[in-house]
Amino acid sequence: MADNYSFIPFSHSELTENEILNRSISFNLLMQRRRSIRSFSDKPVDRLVIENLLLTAGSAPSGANKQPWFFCAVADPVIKRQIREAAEKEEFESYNGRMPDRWIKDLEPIGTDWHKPFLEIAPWLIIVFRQSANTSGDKNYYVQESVGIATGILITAIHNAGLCTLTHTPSPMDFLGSILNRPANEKPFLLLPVGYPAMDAMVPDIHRKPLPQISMFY
Ligand code: IYR
Repeated sequence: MADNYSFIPFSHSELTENEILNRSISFNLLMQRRRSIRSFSDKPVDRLVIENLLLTAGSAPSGANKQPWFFCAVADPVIKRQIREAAEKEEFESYNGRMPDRWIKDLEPIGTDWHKPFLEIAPWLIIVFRQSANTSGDKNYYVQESVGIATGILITAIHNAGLCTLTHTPSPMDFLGSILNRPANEKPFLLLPVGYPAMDAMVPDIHRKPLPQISMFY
C-alpha cells in the first residue's frame, strides 16, 4: 500500500543573485579540491561525524521516495580485517587475469593494484548497499540512479567535513553482504574508506575536463 502524504508549504528563503553567484563559485572551488585518497592516517573520526554524513546521504532524491539505500559503517578492526582479506583475494584475481589488458593499462597511470591496506588503516569503512526490492519483494524504482546520487552526496559531505575517501569497487563484492549479514534484498554498491589522509599521501596529477568538453549550452 502506498503511503498517503499530506502536502506542506515548501520553506525556502531566496538569496540575492549575488549570493547565488558567490555560493556557486565557492562551492565549486571547495569541490575542485576533492581527490580520491588511497593512503589514510589511522587517526580516529568521531562516530557522530559519520552519523551526520550518513543522514546527509539519506537526503538524496529517490524513485517514488523509496530511499533504497543502506549504509554499514564499520570501525571494528576484526570486521575491517575480514573485509580487507576478502577484498584482496578478489582483487588479486581481478588484477591477475580477470580484468582485460586495456583496463589494466588504463589503471597503470593511477598506480592501483590488488593491495588494499586502507581497508584496515582508515578509521571507518562505509559500505553502501542498494535495495533492489523491499523485504516483501516489491521492486524499488531507479535503484542505481538513487543510490548513485546518495553516494555522490555522501562523498561531497565527506569532503565538505574536511575528511577524505575513495570510491572503492572490489569486484565481485558479494562477500560484503555475507560479512555484514545483510538481507538478500540488498546488494553491495560501493565501499568508501573514510578518514584523514596519511601525512605522505600522494595523488596523481590529473586534470578535470574543461566546461566545453563536458557541456553544451542551447
Ligand atoms: N576495483 C579495482 C580496480 C579499479 C577500477 C577502476 I575503473 C578504478 O578507477 C580504480 C581501480 C580496485 O579498486 O583496485
